[in-house]
Amino acid sequence: MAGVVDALTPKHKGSGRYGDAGSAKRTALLALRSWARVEFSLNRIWNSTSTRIMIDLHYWPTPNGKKLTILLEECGIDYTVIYCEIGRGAQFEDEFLRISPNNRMPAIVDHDPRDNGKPLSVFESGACMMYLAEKTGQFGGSGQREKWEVYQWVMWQMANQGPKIGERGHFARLKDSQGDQSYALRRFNDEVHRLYGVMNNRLYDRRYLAGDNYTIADMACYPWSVGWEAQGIDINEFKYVKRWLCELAQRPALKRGMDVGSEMRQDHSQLSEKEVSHIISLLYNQRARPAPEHGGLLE
Ligand SMILES: N[C@@H](CCC(=O)N[C@@H](CS)C(=O)NCC(=O)O)C(=O)O
Repeated sequence: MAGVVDALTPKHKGSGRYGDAGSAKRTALLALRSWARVEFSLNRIWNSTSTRIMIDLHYWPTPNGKKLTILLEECGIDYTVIYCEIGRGAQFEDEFLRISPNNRMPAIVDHDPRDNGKPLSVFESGACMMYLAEKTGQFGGSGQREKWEVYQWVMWQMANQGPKIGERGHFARLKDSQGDQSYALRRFNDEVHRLYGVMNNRLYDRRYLAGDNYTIADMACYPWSVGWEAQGIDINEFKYVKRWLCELAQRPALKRGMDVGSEMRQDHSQLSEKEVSHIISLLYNQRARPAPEHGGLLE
């Protein structure tokens, strides 16, 4: 149910994505893809009674982004993908920072919030998932006990699995360009291994992370767990996780969610040294953005 559409939301008119145009090759690729987008958006306008798709998803095809495309596909609700190309600094644009002040994607904007008020934005993938689960009444657990099982495992993912695997990847990618990384690598390799163990013990006697039902907890963990090989993990060591991964991989909506935007991903090995160092300068060693000098609650 994904539409890469900008015609419906005037503020995104033009490209439907943040970031500059990129290389000629990429621009040509995007032009080709725009056929599909235009066709999709016209169909959408002609076929719908309302001219607004309810959920905008600010997205780039990474594991954190895919949590939400999986959920939106599973819920079967319409959403508009607005590409936030993090390798080109789209996450630092003012328009995006108003939605997601932590300069990270994903984030959502609900144009039809329950209180009928102005559009409501949510950042942090876990919070977005909880919001959508509550809005749709799906995949968030039912009853107090199941709901809190779900929330605990979503929080576990957000505070542990995502950050630790992310840091492991960061130090592994450095290789020896910044000096000896062996301690950092050992630290995060061990943590990642430990976390697979946590999931394995959990899934030993439960079909899904929160119990008998497939929920946002599984959708949050799946896109991170599916990359076990690149994370230096032998999945055969974690056979209950393997069983869970194999079962989830059969779900058509999950597959669709995992595929959203796959054509946008860049093969970094094809980039020039200059392009790679530009990406590194954007993503590594970020420091605080200055707040306005005057006003606020000080005066
Ligand atoms: N805890 C955040 C993490 C999001 C996150 O780290 N997003 C990355 C891509 S996976 C990002 O936007 N990075 C941009 C940057 O590092 O400037 C969430 O789960 O939403």
